[in-house]
Amino acid sequence: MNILLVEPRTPDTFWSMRHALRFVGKRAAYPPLGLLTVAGLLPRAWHCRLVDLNVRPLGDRDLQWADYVLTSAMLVQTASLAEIVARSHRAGKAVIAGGPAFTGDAADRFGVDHVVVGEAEELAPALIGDMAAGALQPLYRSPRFPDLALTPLPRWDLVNPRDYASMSVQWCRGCPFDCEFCDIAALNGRVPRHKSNAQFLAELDALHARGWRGMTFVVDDNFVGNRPRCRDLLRAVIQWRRRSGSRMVLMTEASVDIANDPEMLQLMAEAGFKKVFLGIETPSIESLRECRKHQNLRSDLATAVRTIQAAGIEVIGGFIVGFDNDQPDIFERQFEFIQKTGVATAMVGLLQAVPRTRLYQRLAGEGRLRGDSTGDNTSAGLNFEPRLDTDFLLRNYRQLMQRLYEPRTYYRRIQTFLAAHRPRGPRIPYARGDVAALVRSLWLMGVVHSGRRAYWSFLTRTLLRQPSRLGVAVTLAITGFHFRQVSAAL
Ligand code: B12
Ligand code: SF4
Repeated sequence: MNILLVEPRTPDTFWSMRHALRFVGKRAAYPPLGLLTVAGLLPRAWHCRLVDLNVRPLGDRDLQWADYVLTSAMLVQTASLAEIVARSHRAGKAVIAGGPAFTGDAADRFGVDHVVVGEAEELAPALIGDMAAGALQPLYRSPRFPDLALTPLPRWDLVNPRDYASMSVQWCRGCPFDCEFCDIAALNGRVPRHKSNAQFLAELDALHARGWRGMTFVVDDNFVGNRPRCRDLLRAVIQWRRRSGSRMVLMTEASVDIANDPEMLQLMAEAGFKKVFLGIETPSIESLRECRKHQNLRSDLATAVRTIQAAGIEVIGGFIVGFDNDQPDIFERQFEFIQKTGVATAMVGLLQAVPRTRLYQRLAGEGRLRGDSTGDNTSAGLNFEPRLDTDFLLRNYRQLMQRLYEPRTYYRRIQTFLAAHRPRGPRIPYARGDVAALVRSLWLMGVVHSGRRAYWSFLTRTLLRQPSRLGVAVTLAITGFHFRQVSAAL
């Protein structure tokens, strides 16, 4: 059986990193871990081929070769998904698709022949049996949140790691919190489920064996959802680093309350975690209460960010505007918070009502839903009636993003971060492409694009004050260039 796995194209979103990739000579930011995991569940005797549309185009020959086309999508990828479905159908091939875009509603099939809702691990045997028999059902739904002991090693042999800026691994799914706007409780449940330490280390081993030495994203919904197990894993990773001599560095997503856990921060730094994405959301207490982000109310958010930075871990922040309790001054408050805490990478999004969230249900109940979510919280569009005037909200959102990534403001923020950050744990190794990235940045940011002067003075200041941090500074400048382009296009 020939199985063609196709990862849809990602539009120019905040996280696509499209404009930063050309500096580092990579084709895409992250590999399609969902599809690689699904491929790992298929019988080894079946032949798999993966086409990531962010890396290379889909050829007619790929489609001719396939018996089935398997694809996966987030809401933000549905335009590309529709193209994949149309081309597969023209080639006479049936499409099986899963991923967070699918809720199981009849209206949300995007033309797909066989939809899989939920995680693939438990339903894989039935699906594989029906594929082999040519008797596929229109809908498969995972009966429960599966035990991750069933999760196979992702099929890393199907991608070339060199095409990607970062690799991805997963240790746990689910999050104990229940923020009103978030669909993780519906997608992955509120009780975190974990792979065993041995499974996780086998994933790191597999990447190490493929020659991967760079950044690896642990894509967990909340890495620290179960603290005792997390500490245990971190100790195992520290041992693994010593044993393998790996120079891989890690990043993940976690809740802000890790700042209250110095032991956890120390273990993370020692295990090689260099960055953590935190859902900070807003400095407004009333808005945090509204979205039930209680974990963010337990300590002062600015102090929490500085504590994590001082522990050697860069904070990447997720922020939201558009809550019912947001007052007209929210844009200024967000700007000040982000600037003063040195959260260089600040993903500010507009509140979106995503299906299967309590926010979606509440707004539907209040008659305030206006349409489908685009799945991209950083696009300047709303799918509900906000309390603030819509035009005011959209205009100020755009201005906030553009202000945050205006070169002078952004470089100042990096400098604030560098001053607060105390490097710990393994050092980020310089890669072969780093010199090329620096040279490209000098050309593109120092000569071609606007903000040239600011870039040169930023580099000079860093060289004079913190020469050992030049690598981090240039990397952040490059990612900021991407965010600047995305913000300008809003
Ligand atoms: C890692 C990650 C990313 C990464 C990498 C994405 C990639 N190419 O893999 C990055 C940082 C790029 C990213 C970006 C974005 N992301 Co994202 N991301 C995630 C995260 C944290 C983990 C995804 C993952 O790798 N999971 C591990 C794999 C193993 O699980 P999986 O993909 O779900 O696959 C399983 C099942 O779904 C199923 N399955 C999936 N596909 C298929 C296909 C078939 C045929 C079958 C049978 C089964 C099946 O089986 C798999 C095994 O159980 C999820 C949260 C989550 N828990 O899903 C959010 C999530 C997917 N992202 C989300 C969003 C909104 C975004 C952004 C739009 C944010 C933004 N504004 O920029 C961007 C846009 C996309 C982009 N590429 O730029 C939302 C999607 C919401 C939705 N309903 O569509 C999620 C769910 C987070 C959230 N709750 O908001 N993301
Ligand atoms: S802490 Fe993060 S993952 Fe957990 S429910 Fe809240 S937004 Fe979702």
